[in-house]
Amino acid sequence: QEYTAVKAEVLEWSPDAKAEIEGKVGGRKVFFVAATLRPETMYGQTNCFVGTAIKYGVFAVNEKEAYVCTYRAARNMAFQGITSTRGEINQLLTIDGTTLVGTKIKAPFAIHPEVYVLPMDNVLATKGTGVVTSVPSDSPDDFQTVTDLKKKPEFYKIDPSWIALDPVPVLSTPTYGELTAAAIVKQLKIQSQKDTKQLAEAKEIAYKEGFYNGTMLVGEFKGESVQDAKPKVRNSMIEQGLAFAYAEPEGLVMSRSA
Ligand code: ZZB
Repeated sequence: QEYTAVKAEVLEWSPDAKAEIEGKVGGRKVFFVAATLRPETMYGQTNCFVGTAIKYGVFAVNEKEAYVCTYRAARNMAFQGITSTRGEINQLLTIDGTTLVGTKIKAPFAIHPEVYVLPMDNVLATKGTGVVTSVPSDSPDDFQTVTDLKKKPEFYKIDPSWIALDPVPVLSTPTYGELTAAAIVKQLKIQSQKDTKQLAEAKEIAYKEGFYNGTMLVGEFKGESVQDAKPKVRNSMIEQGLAFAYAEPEGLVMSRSA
């Protein structure tokens, strides 16, 4: 499975994360790294998700940069020429997902680039980097989680201002319009992020509809089909140093729908 790993620079740590990180990153810029299969939707990022039961690390990539992701992802990266010394993992610290919540980051290519790190129940520690960038316009999981968080911010221990952005139309599809995820969630009568079976079905529908029938509404490749724009947006992000290719060995990839 070949993902695009998108780098979102930390603008302001949550107070708890700040206290834990102080003095440990050696002046490096720190990025949350999210693995995505849909680089063309990055214009519509409105937040980022971490799992509250997941342990993350901050890993030095070189002298200038460090990445927030799972240990498992850092190890994969170390064998893909992403870190300065092949096979070597330089972990600067360990940090809980809950501690990261409330951190402000800069989401590359996003129309509203300043977004917050928020909690999601269904983040798998065994897939991607354990960091998920959220695109509620086109990802049913993201749309439903954002809806849950907006309904009960106290329960999720978040500040409502962290979830203030509405979904941003990124592409249109003939069947579902400009906000594909919301339309499918409604059609399948999904009520919460706990409806994982229906959400897996919604994701399949959204993937197919977006890929085969989607047209870009924003960005450098506005007006082009999603199929054409997808690799172009990816290459553009990579050329600008905002993303890199990240692969997971076949067979070890676990899907939320599996
Ligand atoms: C942004 C995005 C925009 C995504 C979209 C999807 C969609 P898959 O198909 O099961 O491999 N993801 C990445 N890592 C994790 C994780 N550790 N736990 C839970 N979810 C994760 O799923 C790959 C997608 O699942 C990734 O692509 C990421 O969300 C999320 F409009 O990134 B995506 C219809 C889907 N639309």
